[in-house]
Order: sequence, then structure tokens, then C-alpha cells
Amino acid sequence: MRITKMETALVDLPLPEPLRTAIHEIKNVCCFLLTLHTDSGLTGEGYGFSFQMNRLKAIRDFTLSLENLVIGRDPHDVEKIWADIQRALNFYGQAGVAVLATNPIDLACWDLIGKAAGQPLYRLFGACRDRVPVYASGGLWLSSDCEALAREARSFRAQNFRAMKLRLGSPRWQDDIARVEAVRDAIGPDIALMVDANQGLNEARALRLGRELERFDLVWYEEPLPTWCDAGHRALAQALDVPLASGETEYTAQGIRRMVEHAGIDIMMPDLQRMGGYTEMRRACQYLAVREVPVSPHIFTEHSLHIVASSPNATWCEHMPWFSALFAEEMTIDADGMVALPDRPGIGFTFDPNKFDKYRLA
Ligand code: SMN
Ligand code: MG
Repeated sequence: MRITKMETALVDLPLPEPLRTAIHEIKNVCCFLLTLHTDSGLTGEGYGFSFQMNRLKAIRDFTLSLENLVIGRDPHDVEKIWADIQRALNFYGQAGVAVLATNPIDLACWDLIGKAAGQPLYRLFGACRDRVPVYASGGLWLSSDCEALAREARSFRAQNFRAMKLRLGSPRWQDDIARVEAVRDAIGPDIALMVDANQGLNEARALRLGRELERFDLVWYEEPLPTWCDAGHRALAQALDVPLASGETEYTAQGIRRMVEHAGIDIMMPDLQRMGGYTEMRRACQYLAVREVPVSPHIFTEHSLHIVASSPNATWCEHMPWFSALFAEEMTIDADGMVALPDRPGIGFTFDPNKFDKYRLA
């Protein structure tokens, strides 16, 4: 099987209302779709995303610049393709746009490998489960007040979720505690609760808030500090009785390794596009398994399901509904708050232009 053509599309998915985290103002979810055509007739699909279309176009252009390393290749040579791309992009750094641009190519190669084998990816990777626990992440934003948070939390529970994540980072820590109280009161003690401060705090604030958070039985306290604050994370981990999670803005398995070795984070959250696709994501997860560090992949639910189902150290899969508008196949949350892995070959979620055509850029 040889790759014959790269086809791209840009899709600008509007959100019903703007969202805020401690550091993001989010109005649109912009996606760059990549389809790899082959001489076998099979096609492989991958995508990348950002919040700004003008910057996403730069990622698309970087991906297209890699055409000479992709056309004519057999997607089964995905490790070599990944290495060739990183070598070609060494000048631009093994992070940022260079890695983000690699991701859709790597995803599409793996999609082709799965389709050629007639197997869903998690089974090719080596399955350890065929359904995975998910937590609701498409809500409980910093832009919602306590009343809205309680309403949303109850609605997540009614949709079968057994876990959910709340965004923190209010100007006053007392307001963050009121937000946690509102959600905990709404869902009761049996639903798992995570909180995420999106790198919005400094060490003193993160410690003050963290001490107050200890009484809520949280699954984790995510990104209290900027990603590079290794010493600050270490101090927090020592001082606090709540597990720390981080890692979503680290690039490649090397970034994940640095954080584990120097920051002492309890739960690592590698992000598929910042790993540069499944090839490096699996390397990161296997490194974390050796270090006995639990993994919960960051967003990209349709794709991350395969990582959670094939990584013994993976715990929760993040349920972010933003990208469902791209795919023909739907996902259901069962009565236990779990999602079953697709039995379809490859990624098992396929682009459906009928769903996104109205959001596509000319
Ligand atoms: C997040 C995800 C996507 C956009 C903004 C924030 C968040 C998470 O950090 O972990 O889900
Ligand atoms: Mg986060």
C-alpha cells in the first residue's frame, strides 16, 4: 500500500456560547482535516485543532510542506515516517507547530494500518479492555456561575456520567471553593470530581487553594501552575494531600519524561496532537507504565479511547464532545458511565462532510 495524495479541509465549528478557563477565551473550535489516499483504495484520516483559524492555517501549511516525506510511502512504515519528519523539522524545534503538523499524518497512517488489517486500533496496539470510563469535560467552565454549575453537573449525571471536571482559577480562591461546593452538593459523594486550574495560579495561590480542596475527595487537581514550574510542582506535591495532574501542553515523550523526572506529577495527561500522533503517544504511555505513573489522555475522545483501551496504566478518558460534529459515528455513555470501543477498523470514527459542510472554509 502506498500513499498517493494528501487532501486537506478546514472546518470552523462555532460554540453555542463563548467559554472561559483561567487562561483561554474560546469562541470557536477550528479543525484541520487530513485525508491520505492510497493506491489500495483505502483512505486514512487525521485532524488537528486550535482555537484560531488564522493560526491553524499555519499548521496546515506545515503539514502540506511535508508532502515529499509522505507521498509514495507505505503507512506501515509509520515509525520511520515519524522519525523522517522530526529529522526534517529539527530546524524548527521538536515542539510547537512542527509537532502539531506531524500529528494528522501519523493519525492517518495508523487509521490506514487498522483499516488494512480490518481491526480497530486498540486491538492492534494490544487491548487491555473494550470499554473505558469517561469523565464529562465539555462543561463546568469558569464562565459559568454557581447556579449554572449545579444545573450542568446534574445534567451530566442524568446523561450517565459517573465523573466530571470543573474549571477553577477565579480571581479569589474563596470563589473557587464555592464552585467546588456547588458542584459537589449537586452530584453527591459518589460521582468522581476533578478540578482544572489551567496553569492559571502562582505557587502561593495554588498551595492555599490546594489546602482547601483536600476536603472534597477530588480525583485530581490539574495544572495548578504553568507547565514549566518543576520546582513549584514538586513543592505542591509534597505539601498537598490531593493528587496533582498535568502534562497536556508538553510536547513529545521527552516533555512527558522531563515532567515526571523533575516535577513529581501524580497523573500525567499527554495530548495526542502535542505528542505528534499515536506513534509517540504510545511511547509516552509505555514510559509512564514503566514509571508506574497513571495516564489520562487529554481530549480528542474518539482517538484517545484507543490509547486508554490499550494502556494498562490509563485511568479516565476525557469526554470532550466538541469534535463529534466531524464524525458519522456516535458515541454513547452506558449506564456505568463507560464508552465501548468501536469494533470498526482503524480509528472507527470517520469524517462525515454532511455534518460539517456548512462550517467548512472555501
Ligand atoms: C482544556 C481543554 C480544552 C480547551 C481548554 C481547556 C482543559 C482540559 O485544560 O484539560 O480539558
Ligand atoms: Mg486541562
